[in-house]
Amino acid sequence: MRIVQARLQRVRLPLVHEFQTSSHTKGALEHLLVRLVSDDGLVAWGEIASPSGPFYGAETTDTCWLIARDHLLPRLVGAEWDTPEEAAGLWRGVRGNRFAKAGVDAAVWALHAAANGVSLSQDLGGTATEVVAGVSLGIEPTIDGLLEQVAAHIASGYPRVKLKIAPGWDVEPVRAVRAAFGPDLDLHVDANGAYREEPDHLAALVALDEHRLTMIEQPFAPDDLLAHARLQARIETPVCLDESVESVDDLHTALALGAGRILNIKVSRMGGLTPARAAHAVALDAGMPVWCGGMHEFGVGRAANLAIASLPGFVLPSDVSGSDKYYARDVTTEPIRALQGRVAVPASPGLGYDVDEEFTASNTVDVVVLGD
Ligand code: OSB
Ligand code: MG
Repeated sequence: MRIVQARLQRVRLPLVHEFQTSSHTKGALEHLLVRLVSDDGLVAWGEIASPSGPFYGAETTDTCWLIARDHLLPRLVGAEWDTPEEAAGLWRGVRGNRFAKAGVDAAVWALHAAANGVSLSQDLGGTATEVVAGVSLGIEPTIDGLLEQVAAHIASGYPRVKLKIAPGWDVEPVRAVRAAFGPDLDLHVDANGAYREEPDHLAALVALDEHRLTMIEQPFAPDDLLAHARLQARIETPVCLDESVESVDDLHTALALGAGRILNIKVSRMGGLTPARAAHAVALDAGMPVWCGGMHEFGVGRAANLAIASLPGFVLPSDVSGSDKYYARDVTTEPIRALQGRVAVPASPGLGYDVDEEFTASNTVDVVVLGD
């Protein structure tokens, strides 16, 4: 397989509902779409879903643009490769920059699946025909506003709710949601690393333990696996790792330290479907349940998330909600649909969703083409 052209396109879409995490608030997102054309005329898409600023990880939309344009795509265009793993070998020399790599890697996988006449899910070794979806809800200005959001998404059929928390917005919202929706709601919290090992913060995290949460996701800073291990030893609720695990090596370290009992596998954070699949294999072998996290991907990135979430170790609901949870209109010709909290895994060859090129072009703020 040889890629004769690569296009990098910066696309802006407004979110239907402003989203606040412990570090930032967003009303619109700009992601980069990668469009690859092979020597036999096949076209495939991937998405670089980096946040605009360096507050989740170190990358930004602008760093991804430069890394993809100047370091990843030039290594790919014109090179010969047979498998996506081999293609990923072309940019092995580029350190870090995993969000940038993830979008290129996903496009390569979609192309490989299309060329082989199989769905992306099948190509990855997926077995599920549908994926159970949860919703991730941001920090809201008021508890009443949060309860409205939870109620609306439960009414849409989503069986799991994740709440963003931060010091000062943790026990109170959890207690309010439990009081309103009962003890059986599959509920978990995500701190995006906002807590430290100081008495007030630890007291809040330990207080959450009595609320039967499915997990507490990424309470401490990404580098601080030891803090996660110490908390996990103190509480019953499983600690889930997100930002802390950027590579399979990080996962081995986390397992050795007992830094958590659940893994959030994000294609974007780990640098693509190739490393995400490798992490899934390690977790499955270690008996660690995983689920697929998201970065508010447009339809292209979410279709790749859906494909990886169809692998057998993804036993917990994933952040692959329907397009309408995020965008009034998505970049794909068909929106991704969640029915009763389940999203069907496409069986057609390749990514399984087509890109609406006209709509995408009308929302494009920058574009660059490599090759002919
Ligand atoms: O930690 O999972 C996270 C969004 C931005 C930054 C970090 C995170 C998130 C989400 C989005 O939770 C989940 C989704 O895509 O539905
Ligand atoms: Mg998270």
